[in-house]
Amino acid sequence: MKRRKFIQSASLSGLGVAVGSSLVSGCNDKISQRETVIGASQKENFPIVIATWDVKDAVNKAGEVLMQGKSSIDAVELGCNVEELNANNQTVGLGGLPDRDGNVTLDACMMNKDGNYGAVVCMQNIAEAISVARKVMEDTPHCILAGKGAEKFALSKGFKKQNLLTDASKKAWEQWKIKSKYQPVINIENHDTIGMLAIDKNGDISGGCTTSGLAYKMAGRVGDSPIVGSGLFIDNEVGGATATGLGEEVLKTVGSFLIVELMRQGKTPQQACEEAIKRIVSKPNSNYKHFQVGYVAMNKKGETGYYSIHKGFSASIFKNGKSKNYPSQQFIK
Ligand code: SD4
Repeated sequence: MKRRKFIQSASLSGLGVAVGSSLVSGCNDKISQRETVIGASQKENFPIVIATWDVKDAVNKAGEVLMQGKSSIDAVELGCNVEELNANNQTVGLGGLPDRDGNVTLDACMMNKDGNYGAVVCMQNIAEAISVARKVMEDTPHCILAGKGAEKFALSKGFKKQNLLTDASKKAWEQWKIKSKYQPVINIENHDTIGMLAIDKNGDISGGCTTSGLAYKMAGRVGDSPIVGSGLFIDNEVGGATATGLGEEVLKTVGSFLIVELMRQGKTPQQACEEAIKRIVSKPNSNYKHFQVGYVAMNKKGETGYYSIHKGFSASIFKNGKSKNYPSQQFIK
């Protein structure tokens, strides 16, 4: 568990993941392409990628795909795949830390420039959760597939079945089991849940979010990452936002949707991220000193923002052909 430099514990009281059916129903309907005017000077800055944490290889991959002239959805998928297949990253895909029963269960979603959304929740045995989420979006009439159904669908699409529990993650779980104290741990080290937003040469924005969720979570627990508006939201007229950290808190404030709506009202991505964090910490009896949440956002002009509750969060940005990791400002100074 050496990656977990900064571990926060959090109570799961009130762990209610309520997703109104109206929020997801019919969301794959094609929405009409609305004209968005992007000035030539802004377009010169494109493509741009922003992702949560220090995920250099992932944003470089996404940037490379965009530099080849491909779309933002391709870039986000291929970028996220890099970490999903990296067995040393214990928070995403292969090698992710398991739930309390020892099963690695993955959550992921994607949104494209047309406002379409696809997700898998609590899926086992398939590393490339983001790619399965994209297939749900593109090849089914649905938005979300869960558990066995998601796995069955992935297998039907030719994804490889594999054991995602690596020796290192199994060892960490066995260590945890000695005390099996149920305190979900929130890590804010570099290399965590990946939320990624990209804008391509046409100025079209897409996003994705992929995770193995909270380590040692209850079996069946689903976090914010695959839930539209919470872990990710894209509106190609305005911009996008994505989240990392204690999913329950992001879900309860519908954080990514909030950020996009604040940008629609004229806030910069930075101001919008700060406001979304403020909503969490200013709730009555907020336990925010004991958990981390971080957001990244990008608007239609390619302006970016990122902000978190605690120190230690960072954003990786690919721009002008180069990537760099930027430490985030945080609410607790
Ligand atoms: C979750 N938001 O499942 C994810 C986990 C995460 O930093 O981002 N951890 O709640």
